[in-house]
Amino acid sequence: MSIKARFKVLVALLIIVISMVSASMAAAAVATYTYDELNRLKRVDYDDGTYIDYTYDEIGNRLTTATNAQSDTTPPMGAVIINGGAAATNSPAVTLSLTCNDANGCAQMQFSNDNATWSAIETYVTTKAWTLATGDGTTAVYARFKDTTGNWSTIVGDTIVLDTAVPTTNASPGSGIFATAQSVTLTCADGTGSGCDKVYYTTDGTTPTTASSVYATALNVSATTTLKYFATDKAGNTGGEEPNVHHRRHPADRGDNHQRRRHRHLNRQCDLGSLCLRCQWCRFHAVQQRQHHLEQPRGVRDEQGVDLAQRRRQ
Ligand SMILES: [Ca+2]
Ligand SMILES: [Ca+2]
Repeated sequence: MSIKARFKVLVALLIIVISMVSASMAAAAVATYTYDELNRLKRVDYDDGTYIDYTYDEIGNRLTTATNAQSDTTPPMGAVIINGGAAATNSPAVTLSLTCNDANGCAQMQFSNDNATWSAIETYVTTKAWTLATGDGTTAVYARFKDTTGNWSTIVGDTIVLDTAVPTTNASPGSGIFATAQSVTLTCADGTGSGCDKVYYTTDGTTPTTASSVYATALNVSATTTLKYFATDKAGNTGGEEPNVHHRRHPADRGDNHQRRRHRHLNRQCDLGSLCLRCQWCRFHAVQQRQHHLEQPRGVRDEQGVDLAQRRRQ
């Protein structure tokens, strides 16, 4: 083939190439075309920073077409989420969920608890174990990502409440002895922590668990009751590992040592002729005593010669 014929073929090829490139870029944004001294397409620059280089041999045949992304100036878009977006945690050991998007791919990432001191640059992955800064309260984690051409993303972050303090629970009225039924309320407090979640309780003396009844409204305590309870906060802390106890004792409960002592005291008062009207038990006892007096008149002695009425008083 003569040189002239080869030149015609080359021109035809160039026209085809230029047409194809033009067609492919018709729907794209701005592109800049560069030609060599032989008016051959040498390079196409796109507005996203990428470009295509074309090379030819000594007779005009195109040898290579290479897309070069080195001019990518667009940073990646990244995000970090702590513990799947949970509002609070009771442990500084957390899991970070990471996303990064870039036309040329994401390559590396870096983290910080204070947006000042950064961890070592590492290969980009989608999850990472991380340790929060010490101290309860709202705490942040910052992250940034680098694409394959070296562009760093803007710094992104997420926050979570670190709460390692257990909540406290209170019963009102507290443990005590009551003559009437009581309406007992259970209240939970978590200070500046994550906030109370639930209060669990039992009324049968068993140790409450998270499978026990959940407190909702005031409890009516009308008999001797052992009330045990504890609370959880929104960070998962369990308050009062030693369950609190709330007793309600009825005065007629003969199993209560305190009441027995009180009745004995009132009984002595009855013997002295006072306070008997305040105590049905005492009045009953006083009636018994009077009946005994009638049944055991003074002067009647037992086989040992002891006055029966005197022996009863001993
Ligand atoms: Ca990029
Ligand atoms: Ca707490």
